[in-house]
Amino acid sequence: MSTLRIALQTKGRLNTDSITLLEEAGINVEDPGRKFLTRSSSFPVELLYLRDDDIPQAVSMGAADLGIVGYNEVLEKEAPVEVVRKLGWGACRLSLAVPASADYDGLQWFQGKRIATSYPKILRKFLSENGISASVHEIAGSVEVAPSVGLGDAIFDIVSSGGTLVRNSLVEVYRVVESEAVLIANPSVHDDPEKESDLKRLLFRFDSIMKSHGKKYLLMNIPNDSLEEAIRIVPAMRSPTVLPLAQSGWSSLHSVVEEDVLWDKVHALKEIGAEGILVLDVEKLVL
Ligand code: PRT
Ligand code: ZN
Repeated sequence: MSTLRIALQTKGRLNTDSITLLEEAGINVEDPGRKFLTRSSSFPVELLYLRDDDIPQAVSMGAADLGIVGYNEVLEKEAPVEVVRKLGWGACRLSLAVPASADYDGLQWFQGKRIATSYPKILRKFLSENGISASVHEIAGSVEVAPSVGLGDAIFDIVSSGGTLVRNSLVEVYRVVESEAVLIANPSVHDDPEKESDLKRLLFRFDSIMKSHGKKYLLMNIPNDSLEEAIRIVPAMRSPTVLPLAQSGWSSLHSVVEEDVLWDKVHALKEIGAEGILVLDVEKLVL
């Protein structure tokens, strides 16, 4: 019997969200402790814990069928894997940054400069596509301090909030690649009927979880006279649920709304007489 194997980061920025996603999808993740390969008791998968740098290769070589990793690593490793889903978290970008004191005047500034990075392949490709000849200095970590210690004129690194750049007197001048956590697969997973069927079940669960993000469940009491107007305000996916209340002339109305318009909807509903409005999180959304 063939079992899907998923590679995830042992520790680091993607570890917690990867485990949360798996657990929300009904995959028990036992504390890996010192083991680097565990088996879930609730779904036929094995979990392989690796450094994020090793995940693209582990998947392309078939040591794991699937992997959860930053898209930046997939690009840098040039791994022949399939990006099955963007997961919507772990967002960051790979950017060029220069010292705040530099007289930066556009990409041509980089001609002849030395750029420090942990992402040499992506950088070289970008430079060559833009006709810039610069020397690329590969360093493993603390890239942001490179210019201040003379290890480069500029950097190419991951930026998220931008705080690290500010603290090191650097300015982001060009965003090269946008990244987020992705689910990758070895394409051969589709050739094994058992693995393919388990993958489909997994993706169904992941998609339900992702669709629920940014959604809120709303329930309220509403005078029957205002029902039609309320349904216009919160139309739900097919149509809202309306249940009669014990008190005549009133109904209970249930619907799902996008979080970014939640407060506008709540105010509009209050204005037409809604009472006892309850807002709940949506955990999964199966359409
Ligand atoms: O040990 P292992 O090799 O597994 O982990 P790692 O140290 O190589 O990676 P880790 O855990 O730091 O990051 C894993 C992945 O998270 C990355 O490959 C990205 O896909 C994603 N990610 C998202 C980030 C960031 N945001 C991020 N802000 N990875 C790194 N950073 C660092 C960045 O290098 C810089 O030093 O945070 C700093 C910038 O952050 P801001 O917010 O100050 O701009
Ligand atoms: Zn790493």
